Amino acid sequence: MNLTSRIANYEFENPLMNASGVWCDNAEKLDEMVQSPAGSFVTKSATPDFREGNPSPRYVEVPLGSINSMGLPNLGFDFYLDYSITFQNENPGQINFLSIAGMAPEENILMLKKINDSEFKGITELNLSCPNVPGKPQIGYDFEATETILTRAFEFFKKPIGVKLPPYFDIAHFDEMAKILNKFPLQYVNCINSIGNGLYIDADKEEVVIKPKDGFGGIGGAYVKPTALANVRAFYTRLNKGIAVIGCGGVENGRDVFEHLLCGAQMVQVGSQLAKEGITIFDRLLQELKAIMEEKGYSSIEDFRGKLKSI
Ligand code: RRO
Repeated sequence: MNLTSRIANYEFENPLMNASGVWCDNAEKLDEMVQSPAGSFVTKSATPDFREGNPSPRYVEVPLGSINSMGLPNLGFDFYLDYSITFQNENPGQINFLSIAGMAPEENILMLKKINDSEFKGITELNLSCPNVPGKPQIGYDFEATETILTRAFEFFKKPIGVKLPPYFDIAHFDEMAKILNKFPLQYVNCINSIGNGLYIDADKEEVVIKPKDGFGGIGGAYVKPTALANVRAFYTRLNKGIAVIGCGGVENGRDVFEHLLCGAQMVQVGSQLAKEGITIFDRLLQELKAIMEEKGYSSIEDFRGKLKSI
């Protein structure tokens, strides 16, 4: 059974990864990702300097997924860049994704310049969709700001790069954002980040469940799968064929992975369920995906990837 998948010129043993933010904020967790059977991994979105993030409770598992308002807690950009370079030196031929999320355009430019000037050989992910920093709107919902930051980045950035998008909910927005993204030599887009600013409440206590922003936070897990699949499909069918799509949202089992691939994803990420179940989830998802492919008579992902049928 051939589970290989590609992004740009890179080939991965299988399409599974963590979602940025989950199981990737420190060396211990990243080491577990490296040792897991996942095809690759992405680091926690970094800012130039260490950030404590928002006050706790800031991540809560809820019946159909999760709500978070982490607020970009991270060890600082240099840690994730150094970790990635060391990983690549120790594992020749394997590459990872390095996520960055500056608090202002200048911070993104600064980190991109450092990546450009470094030995980093992997793929950079520019996160345009963190929903949880008070006072900082999601760039991906500002079409002009998205075009401006990409224009500035591609003036000098020469390495493979993709963007992490927020979910869109309107066909006009799919059209408009795809038109902008198609102007740039991006390697991929990642759909979707959490659905921003949901509100999960505890009716017994008559309280919100997370502390930051009066309980408003990003929703992940089963709640978001139809939105994630719609975004994967919408961008898969609108983007230039050179721009791959990474699917993220609502993956709990092999069938969910299969669905993302069928909608056109090249890689499929796991967030809420990885946080809940732990690193062994990748073994289970691979087994379940293989069983589905076997049952359907598929021997490689390319047999069905993107081939969702109309009725
Ligand atoms: O750290 C966070 O609060 C966070 C980020 Br950067 C993101 O991109 N998505 C999310 O749900 N939480």
